[in-house]
Amino acid sequence: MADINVYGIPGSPFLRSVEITLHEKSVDYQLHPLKPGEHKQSDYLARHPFGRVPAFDHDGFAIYETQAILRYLDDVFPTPPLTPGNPEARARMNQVIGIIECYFFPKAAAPIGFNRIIGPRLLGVAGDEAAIAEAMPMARTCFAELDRLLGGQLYFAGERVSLADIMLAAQLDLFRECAEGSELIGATRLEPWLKRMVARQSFVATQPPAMLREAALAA
Ligand SMILES: N[C@@H](CCC(=O)N[C@@H](CS)C(=O)NCC(=O)O)C(=O)O
Repeated sequence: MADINVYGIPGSPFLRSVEITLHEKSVDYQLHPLKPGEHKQSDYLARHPFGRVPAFDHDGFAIYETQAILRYLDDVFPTPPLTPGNPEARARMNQVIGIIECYFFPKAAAPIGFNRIIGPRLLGVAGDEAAIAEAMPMARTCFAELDRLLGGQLYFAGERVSLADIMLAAQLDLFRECAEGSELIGATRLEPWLKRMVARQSFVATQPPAMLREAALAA
């Protein structure tokens, strides 16, 4: 049996992408949940000097950065494949992953999610409405592009689920619950796609903590 360890704070969509990919591949792993703050302490910084989650190792091979982990898993456990063979479909998958990493998460989901959900609902600090308003134009551009790229297809890279669908649906599963998320997604063709994604066994088996979904729903 593979010796696979995954480290992260439950509720992180990046951590969940790794877990979902492992479930899609029916590969067993050990989850090492971190408490908030532990990811900035020396033990964890030795795994991930940038202090982000997740981190991962497999038979002594350690790696961090979610898309690097997902691509590694897809290479080492090729069944079912989550990267299309066709160059155009693969480029589309890579493009969506790039949008998540460079624009959607840091410039839209993180500021909106923190100020609308995490701060006010879980940490007892008022959300910064100006930061939310500032993030909305980027969020709108992201959703307009994601809508255009999905178009009438079943999945972002065509007929089959790819790493892009996993990463994006892991980001949107909680984001869709808050007011801004539901408005943004409601203006696109992403809803049926997202419903299909979150109904997959890999998503059902990797639910974020209930209190996080409740907080998002109340936001
Ligand atoms: N590029 C990183 C991003 C990971 C990331 O930003 N994770 C967030 C949680 S969803 C995190 O660690 N936030 C904690 C912090 O910034 O202190 C990856 O793909 O793994």
